[in-house]
Amino acid sequence: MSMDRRKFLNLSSLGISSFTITGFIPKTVQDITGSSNVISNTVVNPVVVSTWDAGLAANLAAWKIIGIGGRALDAVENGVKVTEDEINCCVGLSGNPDRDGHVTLDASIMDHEFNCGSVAFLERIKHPISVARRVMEKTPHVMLVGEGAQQFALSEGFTLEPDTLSKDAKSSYENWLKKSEYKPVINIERKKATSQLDPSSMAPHKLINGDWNHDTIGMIALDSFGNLSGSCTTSGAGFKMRGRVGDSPVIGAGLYVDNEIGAVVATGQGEDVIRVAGASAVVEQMRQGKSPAEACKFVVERIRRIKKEKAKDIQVCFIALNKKGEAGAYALHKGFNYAVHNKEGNKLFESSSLD
Ligand code: SD4
Repeated sequence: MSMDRRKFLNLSSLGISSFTITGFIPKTVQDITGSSNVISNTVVNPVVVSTWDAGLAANLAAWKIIGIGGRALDAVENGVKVTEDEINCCVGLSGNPDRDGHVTLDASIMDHEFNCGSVAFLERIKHPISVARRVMEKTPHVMLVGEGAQQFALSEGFTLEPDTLSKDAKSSYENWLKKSEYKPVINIERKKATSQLDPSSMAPHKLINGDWNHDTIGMIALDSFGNLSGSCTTSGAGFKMRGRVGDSPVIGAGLYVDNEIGAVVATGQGEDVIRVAGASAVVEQMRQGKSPAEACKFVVERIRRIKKEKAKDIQVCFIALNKKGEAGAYALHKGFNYAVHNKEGNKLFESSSLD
């Protein structure tokens, strides 16, 4: 760990934010995560944004932290853990397996000081996002993969879960084996038309395959100190080749945070997000003065240009949050939802798209 980062961690554990707004002197409390946090007069209105309908439930957990003055980093970790715990097709250990029948997980996290950590091709660990955070905070590296990532998780006290499939994943896999054809489905995440859903109807037990199905959960947040953080976690593309890694754990592709500008997370076909360094490209567009939605649109259009005809068969979506707390999103195709929680409440929005 570098001296600077050690210094920052020590300061954080004392509850002293490295980012303070002139004249603002924070005091410390224990927040619900048990870690020391800063709470005081709100100087910036906090906001949390996440992907898909599942983002509503995840936002509620994140809001319990940033809504009372906690740090965006804690919020984005704890928010997406809700989705990792749910039974769903595409996040956490209940997700669809690779073509050899094993669930492999990708996750990344990034804070307001360019600290970042990720894991890829991680098996049998329940909360990859928390392992990614440990990579960020406890190792000199940014990314650990496969067996090494699992060994690290175990050394950090994470439990090795059984190598089994959830009931839904097992039946999807058996179905898939009949044809053994790799063919990602656009918007598998959203089987029902939804808009402005009541968050109380989004209880985790309702998030099941064929109902409130969804994909990768990505979350970006701005806390009351004006600091941004982001997280992203997924079981990736169902029935992928063994060893395949998507964009979600690739910093700059699936996730990027520049605290001077904004935070961005991606969902959709990871290969096409990686080839344009998607999240980083959106941040650069915001740096040029575009709004979050315009910046997302610019990069989605670039992907459509690159993919030509093939663009009709893939989905890619970005969500972005700028330093002022303005959120926006853009998708290649219709059907992408995102959830925004601010002091006015937790709401689901349908993203604009190129079609
Ligand atoms: C991946 N981007 O592994 C993830 C999957 C996803 O909607 O978000 N699909 O490529």
